[in-house]
Amino acid sequence: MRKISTRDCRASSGPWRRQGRAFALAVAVAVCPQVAYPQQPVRPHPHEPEGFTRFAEYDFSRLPRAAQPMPDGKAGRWYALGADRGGDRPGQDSARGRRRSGLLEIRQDPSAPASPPDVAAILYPRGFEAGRGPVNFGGWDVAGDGPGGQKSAIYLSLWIKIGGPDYENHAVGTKILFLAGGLPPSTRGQSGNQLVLFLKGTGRIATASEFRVELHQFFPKEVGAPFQVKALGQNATQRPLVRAGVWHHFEVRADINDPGVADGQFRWWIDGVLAMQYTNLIFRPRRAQAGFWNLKVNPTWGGTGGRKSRPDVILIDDIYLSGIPLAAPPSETNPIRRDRSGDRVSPGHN
Ligand SMILES: [Ca+2]
Repeated sequence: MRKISTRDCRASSGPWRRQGRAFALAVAVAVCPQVAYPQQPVRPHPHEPEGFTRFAEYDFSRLPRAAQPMPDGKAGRWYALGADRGGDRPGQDSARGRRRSGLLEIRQDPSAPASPPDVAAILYPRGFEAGRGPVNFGGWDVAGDGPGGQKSAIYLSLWIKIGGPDYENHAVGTKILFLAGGLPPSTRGQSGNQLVLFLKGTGRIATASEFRVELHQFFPKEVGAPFQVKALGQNATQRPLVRAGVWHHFEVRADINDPGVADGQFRWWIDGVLAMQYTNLIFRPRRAQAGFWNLKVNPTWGGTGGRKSRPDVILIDDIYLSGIPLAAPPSETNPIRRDRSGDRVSPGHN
């Protein structure tokens, strides 16, 4: 083996490249002080609190099917939902080996940061009517949405990319995700009971390349008839943090409130930048005892009124959920019961 020279340090191509980039980089870093070190591996969940236990993860290596636990070391139960509000449950349920069902497609995107190459492509055709979601599926702990599977605090991580250089958003926005909690699953809640993560609209149907986000709390008729909506905007920065055409990392942390007390918390980071932080929320009205109990992907366009004038696609990848069982105090200073398998959490009670 020949000696490594300074010339080799300056060159990042040539014989070293022919021997493989990884080897060349390793050699260069070892012997060349002027060569920049490679980036440290990115922490996959930088804002995940200590003590949170993973209970669901979906890498989109296949279409969701009804009540089929994820294979290959992933976690949780992911399932197709009915077509009444988008989705194609029969198609997804029988999708063995197929990569597309209705308006949901498993597509390859090697640039997906977390679990390439398979990602979910959510397709909005031209003429798509407001108030519907092209796809509809959900996921949660295999322990279910009852007290044993509910959480007092959750952390959510996912990757999202708007395909193309821009996106036609509805006037009120696009409901990317729904998180349920606070009220029990038996509540006939409006829009998923009750947190909705929005790609915020601008008051009219418009095509744009940058977007702010917004959180909506839906309080169903059991709380305030017929229902109430509380819109919570970005309060940590006013910058639009979602840009079309590039992958973004959404991270969310939510902490349930004491029933009837405005001490619930919600934080949303995008690419590590805090977009919003609220520490005075009510998820549980007085006498309500539920924790968080479901995630739903039903990316509804709007809002009501209007149709899409053009096709669009939103890519989603690697949804990850961790949390604290409802029975455990939502304090990082208290011991947390861990399950090293990561697939189940200790049953809680309320
Ligand atoms: Ca993936």
